[in-house]
Amino acid sequence: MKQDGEAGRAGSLAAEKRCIMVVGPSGAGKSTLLKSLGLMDGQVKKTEALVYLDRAIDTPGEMLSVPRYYNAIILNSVRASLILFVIDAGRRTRLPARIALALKAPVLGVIAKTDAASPADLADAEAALKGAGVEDLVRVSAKSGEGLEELQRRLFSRSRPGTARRYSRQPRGFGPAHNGGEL
Ligand SMILES: Nc1nc2c(ncn2[C@@H]2O[C@H](COP(=O)(O)OP(=O)(O)OP(=O)(O)O)[C@@H](O)[C@H]2O)c(=O)[nH]1
Ligand SMILES: [Mg+2]
Repeated sequence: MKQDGEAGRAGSLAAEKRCIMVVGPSGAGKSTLLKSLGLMDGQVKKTEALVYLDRAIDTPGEMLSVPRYYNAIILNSVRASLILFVIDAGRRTRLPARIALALKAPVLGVIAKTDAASPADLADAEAALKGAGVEDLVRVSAKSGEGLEELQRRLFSRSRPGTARRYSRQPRGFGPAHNGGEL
């Protein structure tokens, strides 16, 4: 499959180092996405601190809302081969301007929860990510499964067979969560 631009390059890097870092506001769906991609096990709970997984780094959304934590995000981004910058399509999001440009790995924007978003929401989410300096975007829903196959392909298409677990066709990663958890 042809892979274009920065995220295409990122895909092959991810295949080599297989370390994907998720960044984004609290409740955006970062941990759920990692679980849907087969990168995290167990029940999704609010992420309270940086979590180092075998092939991923999960971050708490608060790190993006408190400027003194920006450095921690930037420093940890060195360990990643690809950063997924995740925002909730259904929620108005303000992001620090051009913050993605400070990160030390290629960034792919993920507009999450598309199952709960209108076309206007999607346009707002796209504008928010672009303002944060994220150019390459994908739309996904961990609930309906929309976009997950495409994302999986972009992340792992050059990995050796079997190195990345396939995401389940049954949406997973749901359950009681910090915000009530009902989908
Ligand atoms: N409708 C819908 N809800 C989702 C989707 N993905 C996640 N959620 C819900 O969104 C809530 C927050 O998800 P998390 O994965 O914990 O969000 P997070 O970005 O990791 O949040 P922090 O750990 O606080 O930074 C949970 O209740 C999830 O079930 C989705 O694709 N669609
Ligand atoms: Mg989380």
